[in-house]
Amino acid sequence: MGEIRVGLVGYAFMGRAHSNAYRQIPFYFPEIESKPVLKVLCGRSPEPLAQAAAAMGWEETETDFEALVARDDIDLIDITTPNNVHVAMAIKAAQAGKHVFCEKPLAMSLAEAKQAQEAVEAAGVVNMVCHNYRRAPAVSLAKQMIDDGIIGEIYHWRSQYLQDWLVDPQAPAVWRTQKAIAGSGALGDLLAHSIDLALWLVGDIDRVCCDMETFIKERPPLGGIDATLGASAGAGEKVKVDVDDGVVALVRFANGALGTMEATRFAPGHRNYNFFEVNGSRGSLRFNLERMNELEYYNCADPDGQQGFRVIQATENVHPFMGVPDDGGRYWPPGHIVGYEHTFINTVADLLVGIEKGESPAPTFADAVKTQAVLEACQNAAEAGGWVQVE
Ligand code: SOE
Repeated sequence: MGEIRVGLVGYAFMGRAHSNAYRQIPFYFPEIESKPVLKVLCGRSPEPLAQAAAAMGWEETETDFEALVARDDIDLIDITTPNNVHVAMAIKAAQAGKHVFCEKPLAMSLAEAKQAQEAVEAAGVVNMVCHNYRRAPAVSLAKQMIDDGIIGEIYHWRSQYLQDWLVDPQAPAVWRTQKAIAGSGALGDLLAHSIDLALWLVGDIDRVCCDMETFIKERPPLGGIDATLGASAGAGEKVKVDVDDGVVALVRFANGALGTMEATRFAPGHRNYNFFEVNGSRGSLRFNLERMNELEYYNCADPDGQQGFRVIQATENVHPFMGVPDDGGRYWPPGHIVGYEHTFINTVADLLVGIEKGESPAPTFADAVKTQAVLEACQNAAEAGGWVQVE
C-alpha cells in the first residue's frame, strides 16, 4: 500500500475543502491503494498557518513555496491560492517532478494556461483542475445519460450560476474583486464552472457573444487575509473594483447546439445557484446545485398525458460515486443525501487513482486550457461587442 504525500498551498475556503477531502478518502474510498498523507500545509502567515495545520491535521507547515517543491518527501502539490499565482506555482511544481492539482480557473489568461499545460506535459506529471461540480453524483449521472444517447441530439445548453454575496455596496473589497489577483470577477470565478460543464456535457464551443458589467465600482477595504487590498486606501477611502460583477453570454457549440450562459454575484436570494439545463431530441436534463442530489429528466417518449419532468434522486448504489461492492453504499444507503464537500472527496478520489495509474483525470490542464480559451473569448467579445471565435 503506497502513500501520496501532499503539499497543499492555501488554507482558506478551498484549502479547507481539499484538506477535508484528503482526510475522508480512507473512510469512503478504502479501495484506493495509495493513501493520501497530509504532509505539509503551505501559507504566508506562520501563526494562522500553524493554527490551520493543527486543526486540519497537517504534519508540518512551510511558508516558503520553493522549499516545499524542493522536498523529496512530497509527491503532489495542490494549489488553492488566489488565481494570480496558480500557474507560477504549477510550473515550479511540475519542474520539480510533482503531480499538480490546481483550483479553478487554472490561469489569469489563455497564454498563461498554455504555459502551465506545456510544463506539466513536458514533466510528464499527473495534472488536474478542480472543477468539483462534475463529480456531484447527479451531474456525473447527466454525463452518463447524455453519452448513452438518452436525450438524443443536443439542441440547447442553458446555465445560470447565481450568487448574491456582493449585492451590498458595503460588502468589502476582497481578492475576488481585484483584477490583478483574480483576473476577472464572475467570469473566471463562476462562469468558468459553467463553461467546464458545457464543454464536458455538450462539446467544444466555436464562438461566443458576451456582455458584462461592474455594478458597484468601489468598495470599503477589508482586513484579514485580504488586508493587502486597499492597503493604500486611507481611513474611509474605498478600493476600486476592476472586475465584472455579472456576465451574460450567447454560445454556439461546434456541434451546432445553441447556448446561453450567465453568472453573477448580484442575484439576491441565490446563494450558490449553479444551474444547467440541456435540451435534446429525445428529452431534457436539468440540475440545480441547491438541490444537489437531484437530476430532473424529461422523456419525450413518456405516454401522452403522463409526460413531465421526473426527479431522479441520485443516491442509489447504481449512481456515480454512490455504490461500492457491498450494498451499504459508498457513503450511505439510498436516500441519505450527500453534500458540497462530497464533490471534492469524489474529485480527490479520482485524482489519487489517476496518480496510481499515471493518468491525468479530467479535467486536465489541457481541458482547462479550453475553458480558459472560452473565458478569453468572452472577455474579448465583451470589450469588442459582437461574436468572437474561440481559439
Ligand atoms: C465564490 O464565488 C466561490 O467560492 C467560487 O470561487 C467557487 O469556485 C464556487 O464553487 C463557490 O463560490
